[in-house]
Amino acid sequence: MAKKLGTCMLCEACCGIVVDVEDGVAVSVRGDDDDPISHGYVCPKVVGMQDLSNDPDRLKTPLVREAGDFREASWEEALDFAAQGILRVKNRYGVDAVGVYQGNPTAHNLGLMTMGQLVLRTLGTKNLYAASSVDQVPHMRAAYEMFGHVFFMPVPDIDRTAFFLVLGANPAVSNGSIMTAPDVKSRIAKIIARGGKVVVVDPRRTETADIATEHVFLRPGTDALFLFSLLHVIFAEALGRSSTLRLSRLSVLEGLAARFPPERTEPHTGVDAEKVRTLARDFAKASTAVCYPRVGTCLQENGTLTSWLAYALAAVTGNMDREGGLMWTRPAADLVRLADMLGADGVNRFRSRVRGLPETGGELPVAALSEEIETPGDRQIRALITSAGNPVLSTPNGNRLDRALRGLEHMVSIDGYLNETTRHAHVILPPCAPLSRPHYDLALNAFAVRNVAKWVDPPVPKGPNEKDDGEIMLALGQRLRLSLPGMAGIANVLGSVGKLPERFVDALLRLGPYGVGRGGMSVAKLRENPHGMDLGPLVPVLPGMLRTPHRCVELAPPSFVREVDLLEERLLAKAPDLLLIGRRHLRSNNSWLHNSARLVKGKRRCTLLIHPSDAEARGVREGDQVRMKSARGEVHVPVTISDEIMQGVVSLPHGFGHGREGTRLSVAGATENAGVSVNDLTDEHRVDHLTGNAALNGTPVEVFRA
Ligand SMILES: Nc1nc2c(c(=O)[nH]1)N[C@H]1C(S)=C(S)[C@@H](COP(=O)(O)OP(=O)(O)OC[C@H]3O[C@@H](n4cnc5c(=O)[nH]c(N)nc54)[C@H](O)[C@@H]3O)O[C@H]1N2
Ligand SMILES: Nc1nc2c(c(=O)[nH]1)N[C@H]1C(S)=C(S)[C@@H](COP(=O)(O)OP(=O)(O)OC[C@H]3O[C@@H](n4cnc5c(=O)[nH]c(N)nc54)[C@H](O)[C@@H]3O)O[C@H]1N2
Ligand code: SF4
Ligand SMILES: [Mo]
Repeated sequence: MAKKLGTCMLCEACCGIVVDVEDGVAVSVRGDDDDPISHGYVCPKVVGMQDLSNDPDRLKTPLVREAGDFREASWEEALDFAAQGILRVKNRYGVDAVGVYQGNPTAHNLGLMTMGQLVLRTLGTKNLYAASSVDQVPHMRAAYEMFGHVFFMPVPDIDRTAFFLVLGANPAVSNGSIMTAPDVKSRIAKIIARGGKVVVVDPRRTETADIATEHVFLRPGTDALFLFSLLHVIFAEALGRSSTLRLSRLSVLEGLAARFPPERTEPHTGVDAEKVRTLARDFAKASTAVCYPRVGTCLQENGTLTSWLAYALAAVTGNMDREGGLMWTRPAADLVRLADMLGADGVNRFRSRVRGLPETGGELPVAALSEEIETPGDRQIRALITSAGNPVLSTPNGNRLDRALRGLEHMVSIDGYLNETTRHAHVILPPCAPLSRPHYDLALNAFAVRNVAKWVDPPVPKGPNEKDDGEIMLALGQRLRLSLPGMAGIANVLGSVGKLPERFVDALLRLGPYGVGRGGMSVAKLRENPHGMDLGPLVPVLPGMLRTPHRCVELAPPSFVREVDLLEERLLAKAPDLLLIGRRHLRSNNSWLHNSARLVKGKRRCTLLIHPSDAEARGVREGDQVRMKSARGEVHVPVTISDEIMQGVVSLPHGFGHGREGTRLSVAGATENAGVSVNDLTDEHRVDHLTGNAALNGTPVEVFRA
């Protein structure tokens, strides 16, 4: 039996793992005690790494659709067929008729981060979509306006803070996001053990709230009001702290905050005004403090305003770019530089055709995808490439997209499963399992709570007929005749085609901040340190890294300031009775780990969480089926009654709804595991006003006894 070192690629924590391999098969996976950031920690989900490798449902051969059915095909045939269809549409209607959707696992996949971006971005279509716009685009927009680059997003320095304010995140379950921090529960416990405070502000008393010092209920979508009120108190009581950073337009921010005393926002947020005052004082007076906003604050109509104000809070209280506050990494391979090479920085350079939603980082909001496929006209999407994504389950009004996909002339999916989305493809190109590919975390090392770097050679060999994502993308790119000087040039400079991702990383490492001195950072150097290298705690990087004019932190970007008037208007509108939000489970991962029997066993998870008084008002008892209806759709689902959810709010996890016809998911699709899709209720027209990021939380719903 061989022991191989690797990294778990299932979530952003990037835990180091040891894989026992026997005859080319992974027989067990456990934590690597010598990993410089995870120190042996792994969560229960890690078995998924092994189960994905060994899942009989995982596709090992390309599939081609013929007369409604899928049949196996050779790589040659499938790749030719995939490319011909794309070229046909491109030649007939122009390149914008080819749409692209890239899902979340892209970020964890070296081949997709390098070859994938190169091929899909060089294709040249404006119809580029990604899971980013059902996720962190508001953070990207705020980073762009305040710090000058969409990928220059800050990270909370959780290991040194004395006050951790968690807003719309549940890291005890998600293991952290835009905050690579394995074993986040211990890190939180340590804040409290050293005398600090952890406050969770969330419409649900979450698993993180359970280990925090305090939990505060807040009505979904009102975070910006809450933050404005915190700032109001800090300005009014002169609790701010200066720093050496140059802050631009601080007085404009102060003027805006003046409009939102806690007493004014209380009826909307549900947070007691006195509580806001206490929190503001405690935050400002703490030796160090940081507010950590995440998915709950992004998937709402005020997403960008919320990211902005959370970052501004750090600046005003002297906690920006300072130990224990809001900091930035100094990644060995610079993501900002990579994004620049791909032309991925920028916002608002073009808009979606039908609704005029803005791009961020070169990508349009996926909330517009269905209408771009359905609406006739110039630039209508007729062919679609999906890669590592399941938008039928993960994007708003999934049923509409499900129908729209049927109308495509050609669809290519790069995915290991025949699932709710890929069943519409004309050809599926399946990559090898995660344990069978080389790995360097280009994306997530840039958002880690410590500077680390690690190269992984595949712990398990891929099958003789298997390809990794990078190889698939390159083969596709060549057939698409993307004979771009860029790609050929890069291939020439970097060497042999098969090793391209590795050469790419090597070049970035050599160009990066640790590239010279200390023996010089390179892939070879990382191979000498197979558990990974610790490059130290986060260090101040401003103002040097700022890309804003005059290297100031912009505290009141004009487009945000204008939006504040609309925020006030929205305030005056009557709030609906019941708002639907999501929730995550420790043993699940978006839509795609439900085919592991080990991970889905146990209590049913796809239930509607409802407050006792809301249940009683509807005559609903524990375990009853209810009918839940929104402007977009309807589902039937059993309820769990608990006061862990705020009154007037209900919660249903996303990523379920596996009961659709024509998939090959024997475990996930089984009646007891299938569940319903919350995104059959979410509304593609509810978006963050500044970016078009989907407002998947806070959907108005009605619930009836079934
Ligand atoms: N209502 C609601 N909806 C949500 C959310 C929510 O909180 N509430 N969360 C949103 C968030 S944060 C996200 S990121 C999105 C996720 O949205 P998506 O990325 O669209 O969905 P996933 O369920 O992550 O699907 C991942 C797909 O990639 C495939 N896959 C896995 N690994 C690989 C790989 O290495 N290579 C390739 N080629 N394919 C791979 C899987 O088989 C699966 O089909 O969902 C969003 N949707
Ligand atoms: N086990 C597991 N881990 C995961 C995933 C998974 O599906 N399962 N998904 C991965 C992905 S793609 C991501 S992006 C990360 C996400 O990581 P997190 O951001 O930690 O995601 P959630 O657990 O969805 O936490 C969001 C919280 O926001 C709350 N919330 C909802 N609406 C609002 C609101 O309007 N305001 C406030 N303040 N709170 C609100 C919800 O109740 C929830 O507790 O997790 C990653 N890790
Ligand atoms: S927390 Fe769990 S799923 Fe995430 S990387 Fe670590 S072991 Fe994998
Ligand atoms: Mo995500």
